[in-house]
Amino acid sequence: MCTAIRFSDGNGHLYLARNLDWESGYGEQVVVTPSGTTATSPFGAVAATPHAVIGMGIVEQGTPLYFDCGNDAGLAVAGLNFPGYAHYAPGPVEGATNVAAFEFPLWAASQFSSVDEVEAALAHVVIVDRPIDEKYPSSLLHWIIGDAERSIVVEHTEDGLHVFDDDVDVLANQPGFGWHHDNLRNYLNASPDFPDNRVVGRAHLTPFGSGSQMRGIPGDYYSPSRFVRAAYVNAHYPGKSDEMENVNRAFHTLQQVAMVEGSAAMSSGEFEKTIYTGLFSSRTGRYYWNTYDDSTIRSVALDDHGLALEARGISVRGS
Ligand code: GCH
Repeated sequence: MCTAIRFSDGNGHLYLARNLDWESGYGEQVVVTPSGTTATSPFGAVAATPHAVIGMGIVEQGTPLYFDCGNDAGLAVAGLNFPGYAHYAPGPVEGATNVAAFEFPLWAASQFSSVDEVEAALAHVVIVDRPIDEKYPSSLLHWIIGDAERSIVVEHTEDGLHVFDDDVDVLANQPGFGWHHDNLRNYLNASPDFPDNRVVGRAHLTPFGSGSQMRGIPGDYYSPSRFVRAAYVNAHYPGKSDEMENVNRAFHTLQQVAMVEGSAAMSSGEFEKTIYTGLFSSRTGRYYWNTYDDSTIRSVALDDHGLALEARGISVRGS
């Protein structure tokens, strides 16, 4: 499972973060794609990369396959599993902008500066089931795309491409965003307020402490539960102004929906766990991450590597 959140520092900067939950990793690394790189793009959607991009992914056929990434203009995107709902076009459609499923995050982050721009372009987009090679068939995903102002969710299902305004700035896995959003109406009672004392019969009852009005927010790892819990924590976190406070905000919030080994088995029988947590800050152009085995937060900035250098990966493990 995966969960993603977006928020801003109130000063024009984006923070977009995600947990990657799975049984094991794919050998992912932090990958920097300088502007002006050429990628393998089956239908030419990413013929050039006007924006520099940094994020977590693998490099296959000389092409970065991002799980999540951000760019030098302050736009970021993350892909989360969506099997049973995601359905891509079997081949390119004449007259459309055909984007292969594997290149969707790179397409969004390398081509556009804002959510408004991507949303306008999406009106002409078809997402095509064209894998980069036989080793990596197309993953069935949906995506959250954010900037300092707002976020959207993109779902390509049997009846085509849908864009949702994500006014709670959260995404989890199945079912679709519309369902998750409606489900929030089951939790209108939840609030951070300290409850009043109550007189019940002849008893004067006082709360055990804080947190009482959060009761009912689901604590399990199921996708609908993680969506609700992340939406609650993200919505109530007080706005913070400086970089480290916002980095802490992202990691603390995603810790609330992080999966710990042993509690939830996947259909394979393997336990699911939070392989990594990744965060893009547009304030510093920096990608922060930690892993299940090493909770130290590390970071790399777009600038650290000089945008003129060729695309290169920085090993997550042991770096
Ligand atoms: C290739 O077509 C695309 C690239 C892969 C390999 C297939 C490395 C890039 C990216 O799309 C990768 C993909 C492998 C895998 C990834 C995906 C991004 C996110 C996805 C995770 C497994 C999703 C985790 C998740 N689990 C919830 O949401 C790494 O498909 C769950 O319970 O299903």
